Amino acid sequence: PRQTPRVISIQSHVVHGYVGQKACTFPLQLLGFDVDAVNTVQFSNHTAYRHVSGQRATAEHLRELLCGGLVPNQLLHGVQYVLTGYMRSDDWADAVLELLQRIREANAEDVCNQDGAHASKEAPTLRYVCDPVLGYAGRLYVPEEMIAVYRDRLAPHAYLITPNAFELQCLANGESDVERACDWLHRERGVPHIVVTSCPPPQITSPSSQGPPEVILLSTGTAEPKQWFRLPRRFPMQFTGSGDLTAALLLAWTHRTGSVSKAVPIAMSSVYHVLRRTFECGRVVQPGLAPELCLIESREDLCRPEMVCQRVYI
Ligand code: PXL
Repeated sequence: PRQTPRVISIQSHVVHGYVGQKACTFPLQLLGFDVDAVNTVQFSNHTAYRHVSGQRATAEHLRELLCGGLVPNQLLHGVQYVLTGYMRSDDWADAVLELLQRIREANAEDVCNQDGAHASKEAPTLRYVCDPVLGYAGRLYVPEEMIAVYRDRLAPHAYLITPNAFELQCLANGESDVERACDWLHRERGVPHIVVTSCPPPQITSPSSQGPPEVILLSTGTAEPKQWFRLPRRFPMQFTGSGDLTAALLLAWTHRTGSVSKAVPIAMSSVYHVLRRTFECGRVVQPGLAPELCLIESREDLCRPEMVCQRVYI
């Protein structure tokens, strides 16, 4: 039987550019996933542009997709991953929880329906990868209520969360120490894996003369040693969609390598090459706005990145 892993990706869709669904689908497909995309909005472009138009979907629309087609056609059977990104309202969080529940039921049903020979086979595990999109560097870009939604309702169901350092601090009730904030989420919310991007550099210096490096922390539980990684540099540009891409690549490489710690250096190397190419070759369409991610041009780097993400010991 076909072994292609399937992801349900709940993200925004933009006509032009590469954020949300458009930043995740192509990389996931290149890395061998079927992507079932649920669009939370359809906008002309991302919201940092001068003009934006489009429509928002409601959580009720997701329920219609579930009840009218996905559930009765048994299309949730065998789904192994759910990925969520940018969400602005808590009713979407409820709909995501309902979806997770429906998939678990569908997968459990498969086990019950097997004949005696396979009766002991376990249900496929469902892994929820949650990118808790809240903001960056001290600035929230969703309503403040979303902090509690991610912290109390979604994080407890996640296999992996991918906050940046600011989002992590929001989730951990203001705790600014990155390691302690992760431990709070492990202990109090049961999150097994946390990858934190854009960490304040703790004595980690750049190997190049091009400014500070990008520092990433992987935390896999209070009892496990924290793992620190660095990329050669941070680019002096605020890209849009890089967080969406990061979450998708971490999901893909965790599946392919069987471990989050093997996934981090590979996924982050790909992200680095995409950002470097965007910085060097991207097309600027509005002054002050970073170019759209050079995702298509980076297809080779998405499949087989040159490794530039190093583990560092501090
Ligand atoms: O990458 C985050 C994102 C997702 N979706 C939409 C956005 C943004 C960031 O601006 O505007 C519609």
